[in-house]
Amino acid sequence: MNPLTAIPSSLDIKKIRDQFPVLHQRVNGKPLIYFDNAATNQKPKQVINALVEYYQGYNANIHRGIHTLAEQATKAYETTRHSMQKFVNAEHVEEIIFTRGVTESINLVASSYGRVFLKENDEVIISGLEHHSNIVPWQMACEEKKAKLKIIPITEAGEINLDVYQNQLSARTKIVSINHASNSLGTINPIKKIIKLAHEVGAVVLIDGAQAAAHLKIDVQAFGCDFYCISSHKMYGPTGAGILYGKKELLEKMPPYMGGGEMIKDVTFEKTTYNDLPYKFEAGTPNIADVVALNEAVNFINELGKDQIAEYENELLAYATKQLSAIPSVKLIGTAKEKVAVQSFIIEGIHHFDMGQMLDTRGIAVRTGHHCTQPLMERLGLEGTVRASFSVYNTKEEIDELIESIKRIINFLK
Ligand code: C6P
Repeated sequence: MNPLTAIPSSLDIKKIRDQFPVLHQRVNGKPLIYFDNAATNQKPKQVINALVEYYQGYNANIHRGIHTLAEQATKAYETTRHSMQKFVNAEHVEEIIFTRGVTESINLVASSYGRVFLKENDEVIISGLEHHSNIVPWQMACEEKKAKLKIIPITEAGEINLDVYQNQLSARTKIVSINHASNSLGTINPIKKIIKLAHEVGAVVLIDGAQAAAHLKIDVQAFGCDFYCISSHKMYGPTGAGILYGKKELLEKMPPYMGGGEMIKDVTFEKTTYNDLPYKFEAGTPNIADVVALNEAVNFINELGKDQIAEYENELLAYATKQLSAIPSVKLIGTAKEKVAVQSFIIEGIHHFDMGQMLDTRGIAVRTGHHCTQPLMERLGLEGTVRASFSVYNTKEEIDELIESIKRIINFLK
């Protein structure tokens, strides 16, 4: 039994919290309670130290230099590529492309794959649960190619309607792009089924793994997806880094996304030949330090174990959901059966911004608003929600504090 949480768990939460310096501070005079983990989660010391060690010890540009520091930096950068290959269980290391995160990864595919393989009257399917980063790039590609964007509707609980999806699929469907887990509602989508159905009509599938990477096991070979996108900063790593996993045979057929730097083999004024994978998609000096430190985020997750993390976060979610639903004026938004540790809610008569601001005065960080999912909010008839999202370093005591604060704010504003 863990003394801090009173939750049966193989994880020592106090020891885990000790690894996160940012958690040990007061905000507005109160101990910080950080429940904005779906926006970005906090960084353990080993990630922060990796950044400092890189800049203090072996900062150099990679791949081009032959001096010692350049070789050290290159080795560290490529080590993360191998770690990320294992993290998502990709068959080949060159299937891991470093990007700035999920938004850039989706834009890369929409623009590069879309440019070549989308034709007039083709169809791209996304769901009603998507983040703007998995909507706008497809709108842009469809507009350019005169293709059609179709949306899978969702249920009141926030689940994808698979029957409608099945009917939407046809020989015209070229791309299906869906999140693994929803940032606003926490819904875990049945991606294996979605991928299988898309492949039956010959479409390729991109999975936006932004909200899955820190919580769910990722096995791109078992999923069968064609592309999978991850942001480092949502899995305890630094901001400004992430990956695109792509099946080798597809990446090989795709044109480069940006030109210059590492992506060339040979340049003359008449013609450029492009580099091999993965470098074909990594133009310019990449975000070396943050990619190097991402390796430590992978180590952190592996040391704790994804199953243990998920088990503990599920306990927190169940605890929070039960308590929130017991407050009469609170309405839970997003009640899918399978969820990551995200709970959105609204409070009768209180605007979500006001609730967020008042919670902040009590040191509690939540996100409020549309969470970059405006079409989803419109579908639910909402302007926005309050969203509490939990991580492995959160505790039941923190949830108690959230609940107590919400009750007091409701009473105060009545
Ligand atoms: N969601 C949230 O508070 P970037 O910014 O590129 O790392 O990730 C974009 C993105 C794409 N898809 C999903 C499902 C996401 O949740 C996000 C980021 C944050 O919910 C910031 S809006």
